[in-house]
Amino acid sequence: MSAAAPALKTASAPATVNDTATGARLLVSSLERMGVEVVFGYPGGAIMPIYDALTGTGLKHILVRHEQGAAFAADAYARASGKVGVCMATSGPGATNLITGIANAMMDSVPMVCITGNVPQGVMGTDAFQEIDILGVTLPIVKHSILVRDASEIPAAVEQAFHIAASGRPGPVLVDLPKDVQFATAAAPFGFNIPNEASDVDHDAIAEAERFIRAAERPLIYVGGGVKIGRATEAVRAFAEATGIPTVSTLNALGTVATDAPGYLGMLGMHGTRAANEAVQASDLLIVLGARFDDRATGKLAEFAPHARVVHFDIDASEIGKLRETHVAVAGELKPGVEALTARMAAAPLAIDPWVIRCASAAAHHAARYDAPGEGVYAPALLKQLSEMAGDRFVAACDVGQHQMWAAQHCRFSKPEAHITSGGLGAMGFGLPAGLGAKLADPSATVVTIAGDGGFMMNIQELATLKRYGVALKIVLLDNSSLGLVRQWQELFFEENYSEVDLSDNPDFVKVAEAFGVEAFRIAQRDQVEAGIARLLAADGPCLAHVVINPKENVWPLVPPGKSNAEMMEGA
Ligand SMILES: Cc1ncc(C[n+]2csc(CCOP(=O)(O)OP(=O)(O)O)c2C)c(N)n1
Repeated sequence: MSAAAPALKTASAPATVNDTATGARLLVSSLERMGVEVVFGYPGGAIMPIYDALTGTGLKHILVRHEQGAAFAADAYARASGKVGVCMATSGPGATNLITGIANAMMDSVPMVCITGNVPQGVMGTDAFQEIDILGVTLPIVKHSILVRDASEIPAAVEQAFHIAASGRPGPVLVDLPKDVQFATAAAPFGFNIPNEASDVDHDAIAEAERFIRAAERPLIYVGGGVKIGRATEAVRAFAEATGIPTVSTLNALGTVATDAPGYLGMLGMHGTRAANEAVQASDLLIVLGARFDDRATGKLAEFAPHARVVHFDIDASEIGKLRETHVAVAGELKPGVEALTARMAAAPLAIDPWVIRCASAAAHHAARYDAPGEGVYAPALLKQLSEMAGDRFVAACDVGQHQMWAAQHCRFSKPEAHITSGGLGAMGFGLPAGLGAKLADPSATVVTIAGDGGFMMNIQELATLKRYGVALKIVLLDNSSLGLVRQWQELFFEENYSEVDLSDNPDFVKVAEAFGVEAFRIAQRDQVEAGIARLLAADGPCLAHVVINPKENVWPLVPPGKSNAEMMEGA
């Protein structure tokens, strides 16, 4: 998230009593009061009073074409802007269509407020038309949920929802509003009393961390998505620079340390770089910053970083020691903690030259190559070139699959907000609505959705949303006529039994995009790549480049599932 403060206007706001208004009107006023500018949603019977109240307000409502698109777009809007994303849907099927998006935000700790209409309280529990106990259904995948039972509670519920979504470890909050509550009138006070949660830096733990770092011969910084969420990017960059300690990144933290920064070894884990994984396995001290030891990053946990002691910084104390024994725990806000540690480390330089040289030479030795044979498009090279041509304003909103891993491996990201991906959940269909949300959050950025043919089809209807609002999102559709990542696993681990992954009967994507009113063209040969990227980037409105790639291309390196990160496989 950006360095800007979150869009919370609650903490010190004085309580005022509104004129009497309907619950629906109170909801809309509360959103306006929270500084919300964009809401992604889809109407229906149980939320009609709120849609009625939207008319003529300052809220820009984006009518998506599927509620899953609303949740993904709100999630990416939050990731790109640092604000709280907002989506809304009606009861029953509208609400259940939000679920994957809610889970996605939960897994990646994204601040989001989801507003659902519900059936009137008088018929709740009777299997009324379009009734779902959405609170119950979403209980394991929200940070918090609120069922509002009285219109007078609405302002406080909204303020509380925004505060909870954005504070501490962020996450999605559900606000469920029965229809009678939306219709009822009330005079409601604004000004929920937000507790002051400023956490002190644990200086004893920081001093202990310094002792461990000074005692280490092979220290390594392991950066996670919590760094950008905690707005600690600059602090972490300064720490890495001041100490010279090499750095590895999770998928969700790409861009935290600039791709070409000295000591940066790339992504660790299943599709990480060899240099990063080798450094982790050889390290004697991991300095873990806002990361949670996800299995895609650690591989076989028992064999992950077997020689390393662990210093773990995290805002969420329950993450510390959860999966890996921790020697120094620094719970609390990342930014002041890392800054305090940097200040201490400045006193004397570390004597880790042999380790730094070893890491740098591994990185140089295992650098990615782009000289693949043949005339066909080589996706890693195209993605590298795309990010270079797009420059510092490049933001990638990725779908899930091989293309996602290629983008992670080969694109350059100037900041962590430049890489938006469904990391924890790995939800196909994320890329297109995420691109929509990110572009609306930052219209001057060059936002590019990078998708595979499978995932693109999962939310293809949002092309209509791009067209309607003239959102100049660029789309790179890497079409390998198959569910590539699954096909790759079948090739490697299921004896080439290619079960149900063939998509060779895909529609003509150029025609499909054009039918939605979106400019589109095809790139099928390597010598068309540069001009194609230039055309895509120059397009005024939404534009799709349909890129035909080799169905047999695999993502390398690869740590086989259940294996240690030391057992990376390389392609032929
Ligand atoms: C909603 C959902 N369903 C299934 C999967 C399992 N899955 C992961 S990657 C993948 C294949 C993706 O294919 P495609 O979108 O064409 O991208 P490619 O791997 O070919 O680049 C599948 C089916 C998933 N991650 N999400």
